[in-house]
Amino acid sequence: MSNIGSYEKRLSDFDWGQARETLGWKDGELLNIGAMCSDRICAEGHGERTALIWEGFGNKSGKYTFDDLRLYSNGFAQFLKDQGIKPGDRVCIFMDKIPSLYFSFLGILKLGAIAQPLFSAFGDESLEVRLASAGTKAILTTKKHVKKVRKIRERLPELETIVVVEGNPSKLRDDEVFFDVEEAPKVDVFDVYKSTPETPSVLHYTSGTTGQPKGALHVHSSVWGQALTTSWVLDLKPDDVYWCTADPGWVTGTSYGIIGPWSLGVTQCVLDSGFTSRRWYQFIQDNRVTVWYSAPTAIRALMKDGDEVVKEFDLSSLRFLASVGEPLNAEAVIWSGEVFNGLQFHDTFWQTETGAMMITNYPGMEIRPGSMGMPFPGITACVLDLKTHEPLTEPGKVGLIAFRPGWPSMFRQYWKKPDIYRSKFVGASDDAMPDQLRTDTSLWYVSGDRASIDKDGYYWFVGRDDDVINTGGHLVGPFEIESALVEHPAVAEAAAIGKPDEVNMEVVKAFVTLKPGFEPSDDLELEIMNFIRKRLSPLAMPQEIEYMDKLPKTRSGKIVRRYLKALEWGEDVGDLSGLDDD
Ligand code: 6R9
Repeated sequence: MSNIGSYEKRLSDFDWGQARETLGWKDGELLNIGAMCSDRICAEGHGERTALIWEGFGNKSGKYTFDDLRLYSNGFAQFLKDQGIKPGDRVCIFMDKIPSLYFSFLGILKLGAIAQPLFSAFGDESLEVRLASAGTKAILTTKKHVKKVRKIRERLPELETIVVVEGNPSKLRDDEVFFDVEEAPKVDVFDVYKSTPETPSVLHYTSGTTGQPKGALHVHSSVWGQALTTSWVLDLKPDDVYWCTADPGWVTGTSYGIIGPWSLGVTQCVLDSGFTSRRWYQFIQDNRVTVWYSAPTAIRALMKDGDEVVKEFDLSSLRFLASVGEPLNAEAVIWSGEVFNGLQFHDTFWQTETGAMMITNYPGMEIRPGSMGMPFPGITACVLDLKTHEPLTEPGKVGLIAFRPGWPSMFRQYWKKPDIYRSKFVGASDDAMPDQLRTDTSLWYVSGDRASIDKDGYYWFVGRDDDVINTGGHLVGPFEIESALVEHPAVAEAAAIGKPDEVNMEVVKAFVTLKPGFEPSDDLELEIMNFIRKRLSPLAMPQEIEYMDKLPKTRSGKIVRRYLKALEWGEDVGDLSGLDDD
């Protein structure tokens, strides 16, 4: 029997109090995610249960119980406190998916500080932009990645503490501290910060069309939404072995790779090594994974490697599969059903901003391959007319996916950007403050995605309503890439768009004009690509650069990415009357 039971029944008698019941949480108990994912599970008598099964590069591996989680998160909390970190300070976690990432995440929250996880693949420029924006006070990293921090440190006056958690302590600079939590004296008792439901917890950076990435701020009561969706959608039960393939630099890796499952006391697996189909299937086989949450790009890559590889492994432990991040094409759903003992991937739709799943397919419900499913109980969703912003009632009509504010895991603000926060709500008055917006159920929060709803209430994704590039489930802002491109000595102007890709759905393509004295060449193309890879990340690196004499612009001088994208995708270029044609 699935945890959700009947979707219709859950819809009819829903209230968010059911999240408390699911967690066994009583009024007056401490609401601190760090403690809920560790201390509380131990207090319930499950300290000896395995919390984390970890495998890394080489033959490195580790197994940790919930009691280890408790002790090591205490260790990080105490250490950071001793370093002068205070509640509300932003502490960045910048490392590969090693165990310390998970321990420190919970430790930061136990201290009442705000965890700011960033992909370790980020280059120095991507890192700098996000640390500067958040006024980050401390960064936790490893020997492998600390060099990037050193490069930018001088430009970050608010960054006071650099902690290296792995590597060789002897080769650090004077202003860096070494801390190996597993070697340090155990901290059995830590006085956990008395967070309230509205205490900030996690700050995730996400890209938009314009400007640099924005920090979506979450709070400790997000756990209600994360735990309930984990229970009802992923169907996790205490004896499951669960694998979320996402990196915690991405919201999926924190909401469903840390908070949801551990708040429910479920064993999680983490694989920190490069992707190959065999490595992944081996991991499932070795650890007897039962529930698997992944992303369409990975699923398409597995599909490409074919059915025969799947048959080399015993994957009979699997019982439930789900996916997030990009459109999950019908072929991938059907294929998964054919090769994984009849199990089809359940698509789930949500965003950094929503903090938890919003539209999903549920255990036991008929999957319509290609559809994202239906709104989670407690979520009021619709699609709004593209122009009037009125809810559409006619089945099949394309509009903007929108939600009524007020669900627990909703982001509380964009860090120091109240105007951009406000712009996400249809019907908001010009002076509305974030706290009013997030509770005003007469407004609609607009996701920035287009979809249609069929006559039975299933949602069908159509595309994004902006220029953000979704490559392998990761959002990359064109502005960030363009800003970095024009820093290259040869580039005069630049535009970045997503171009179709069989596995990653989109990859970055850049159009550039060159400065006088530079000639287009393949060598220059490679040089520019590497420049972006190092400064931003491998994901943001253009896979192709097209040289142009001039870029298409509006009369007011804005580069029209829409035009370049339409040409690239072979679509109608639309109304170009605003373009500069001289
Ligand atoms: C969790 C996460 C959010 C954007 C979202 C949309 C795309 C996510 C999707 C999907 C089609 C799905 N997206 N899930 N598109 N089908 N099931 O992905 O957060 O990184 O903020 O991305 O990703 O465009 O608006 P985030």
